[in-house]
Amino acid sequence: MTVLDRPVKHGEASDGGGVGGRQSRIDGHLKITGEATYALEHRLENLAHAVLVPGTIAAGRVIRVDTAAAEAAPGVRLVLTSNDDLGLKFASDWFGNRAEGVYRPLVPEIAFNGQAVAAVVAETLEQATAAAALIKIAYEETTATVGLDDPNASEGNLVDNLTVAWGEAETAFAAAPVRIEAEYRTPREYHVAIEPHGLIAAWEGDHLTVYEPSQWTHGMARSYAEWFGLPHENVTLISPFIGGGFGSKASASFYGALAASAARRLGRPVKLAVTRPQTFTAYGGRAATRQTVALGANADGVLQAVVHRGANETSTVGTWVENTGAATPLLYAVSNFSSQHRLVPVNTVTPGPLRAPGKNPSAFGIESAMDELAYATGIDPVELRLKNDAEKDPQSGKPWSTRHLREALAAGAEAFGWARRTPEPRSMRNGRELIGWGVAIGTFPVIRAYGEAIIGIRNDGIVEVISGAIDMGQGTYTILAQTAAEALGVPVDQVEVRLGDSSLPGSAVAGGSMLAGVMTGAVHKAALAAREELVGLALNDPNSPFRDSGANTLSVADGMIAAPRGDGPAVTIAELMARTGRDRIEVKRDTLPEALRNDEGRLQAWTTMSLMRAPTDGDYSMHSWCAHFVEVCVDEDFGTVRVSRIVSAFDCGRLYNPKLVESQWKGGIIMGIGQALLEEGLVDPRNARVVNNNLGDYLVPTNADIPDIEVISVGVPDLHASVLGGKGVGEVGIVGVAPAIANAVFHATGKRIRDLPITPEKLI
Ligand code: MCN
Ligand code: MOS
Repeated sequence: MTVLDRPVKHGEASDGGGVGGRQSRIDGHLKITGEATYALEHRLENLAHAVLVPGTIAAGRVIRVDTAAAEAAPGVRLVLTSNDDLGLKFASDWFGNRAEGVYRPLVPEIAFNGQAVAAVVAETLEQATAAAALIKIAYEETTATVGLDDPNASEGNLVDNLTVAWGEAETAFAAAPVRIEAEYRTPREYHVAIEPHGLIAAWEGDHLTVYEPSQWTHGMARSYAEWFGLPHENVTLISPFIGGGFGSKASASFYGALAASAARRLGRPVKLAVTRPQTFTAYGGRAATRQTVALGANADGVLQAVVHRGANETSTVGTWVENTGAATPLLYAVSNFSSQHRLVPVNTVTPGPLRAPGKNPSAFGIESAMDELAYATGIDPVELRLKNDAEKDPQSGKPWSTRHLREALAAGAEAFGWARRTPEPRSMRNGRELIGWGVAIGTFPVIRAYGEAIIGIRNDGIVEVISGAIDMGQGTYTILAQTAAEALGVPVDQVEVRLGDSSLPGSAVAGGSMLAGVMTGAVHKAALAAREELVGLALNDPNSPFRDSGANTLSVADGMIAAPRGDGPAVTIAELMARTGRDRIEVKRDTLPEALRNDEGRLQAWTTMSLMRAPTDGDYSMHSWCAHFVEVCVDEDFGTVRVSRIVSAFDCGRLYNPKLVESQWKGGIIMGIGQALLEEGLVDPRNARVVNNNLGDYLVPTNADIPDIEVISVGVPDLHASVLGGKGVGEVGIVGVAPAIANAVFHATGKRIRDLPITPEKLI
């Protein structure tokens, strides 16, 4: 007996499986049944275990390391310190720029608390961990700069190419009838992916195999090859399943160099598992930011001037730009604009990309300020945004490829019931809870790059999609199966996808929300070519049933090959392959322009970001857009904020798989709720240590913190943005959530919180 207690939504289970279908994740079953093998679960013979030894001061140098006790401890095979020259060379940065000289993953100069000062390799993880505790280190300490607020911190170095200006912003601001000016701040935030980092490194002669979770197998393989002076093809980086990355798994790191060096020295595979606390210092999270936004407007709320001054912390030894001005010039039409950004070196690990770098803190500034302007002018916040809508890109002057932001505001407002909002702060309540409604918009650029894929058609009729691209949970396996199924004319369950191996065809990084557009383009092209070859075989092979049909083309649909009008034979792909005695059809295609279709061009395209195309490269300015509508309930006595409702509307162009897109958007929104209310790396002012470096103390939202989230698509296919018309999805969801919540909190309480997270003590 089956009882349907709710209707099966149209297309939910299976609706042909082509592009645009709501196919469930084809890797889902493997993951939930534990059959997906994650990097550190690979079982290798004779494996040794490495652990990192973090330093305990924030600034200074190591003057002595005593490793004698550790070396004598049971099971220990190798101890590495800054005294060891591992014979490594520098690897290129993301853009392929490479410095000359010797690379030392461990150095005596200490730039931040938690910086690794040694590594121990032993027979077991327990032996390595125990021995690591025996290492004695003497330091010479110097004064650390703890963070942006440290009196020692500089005002920061201006980033010249982020200075944006048109009109006379300062003068127009001074003359504007309505002026808003305030400082907004965001703290250090961390990726806290479920799967921590680490790797297994194994050598066979001068071939290195690395099992490591990776957002970019080809790019990370390049680093290993360059460290060890090997040809690119001598490194294979394997990463079929990844437990989340959010930007943290797009580069090889010093611990990878250590593990691979140790494996080479010992002549056996080495596993290095970064512990959860070490994930806060082995690579960087989102940099803390501060920004001043000054808005000048006339009494009707029409913007006259925007003056923006921002800064982020970076380390004393590396550069990370978290551009607080990334969204500011894009959202609104204004004829006088000025934005500058500075970098403030402090004693931290060099920060890195975390979901929607730049755009995310940038939206917190401008979208909080716009809400302040709405109150100052008495104009509804949705109305204010529509009034200042930019009909073309104010910075580049180029037309938008597509911008359905007005539609997003309208659809979101409608679904949320925005018209029922009473504008005064503290005017809506439910018993002891103050109710607040807030809105904010967001954006993320369309970044274009190149990809490559193999389509194989086997003699059993199964279609293979093969690429070195990755799936960290966002759905790459599934959308590439859908793309191949549609282009070839086979059911999606007849497609197998192989990803996550740098020896497979090239791909861009799964970062900057570009991979789906890049790889659907490559797979689509390869699948059409494979289909053509299949049809050619059917028309021309002497043993084909179509040989004498007189047809000059054939249809391939639902896995059957037939004459277009259905008046001739119809056979399955497997039957055709059997009759013609073919084992396999295989085609490889890339989306590179002809000039790059050579060894150097390929290496550059697959292993660097130097060929990525900016959103304004070409005739249009291309971006995804969103509008978030949030309801919060604030307990008046305790100052606790509960998000009780969110409706968000998006323009991300065509959706390859709406089910997966919805979960990408919701995932971003959930991270935005965490950012608004919970997440914050707490730095001990005495020693610059991040003290909440674990999942118990670094708070992220749990199910109880997350309300029903309604997401709406208002996009239309954007064929400037990608081959199939999609724009980026993965990052835009988080952009604008935190200001929408802060704006809702102001509406509920009358308190404007300008520094995240919005914790109870800031409200009472
Ligand atoms: N998609 C779609 N239609 C589109 C665009 C995308 O159906 N027009 C869907 C596809 O399922 C695709 C996914 O959205 O696989 C994400 O596509 P895209 O926006 O191109 O982003 P990438 O594939 O480049 O993924 C990276 C992006 C980034 S940069 C971060 S950070 C992030 C994110 O994806 N990290 C994630 N989403 C994540 N999701 C999970 N589960 N885990 C992470 O670590
Ligand atoms: Mo996403 S932060 O660009 O990996």
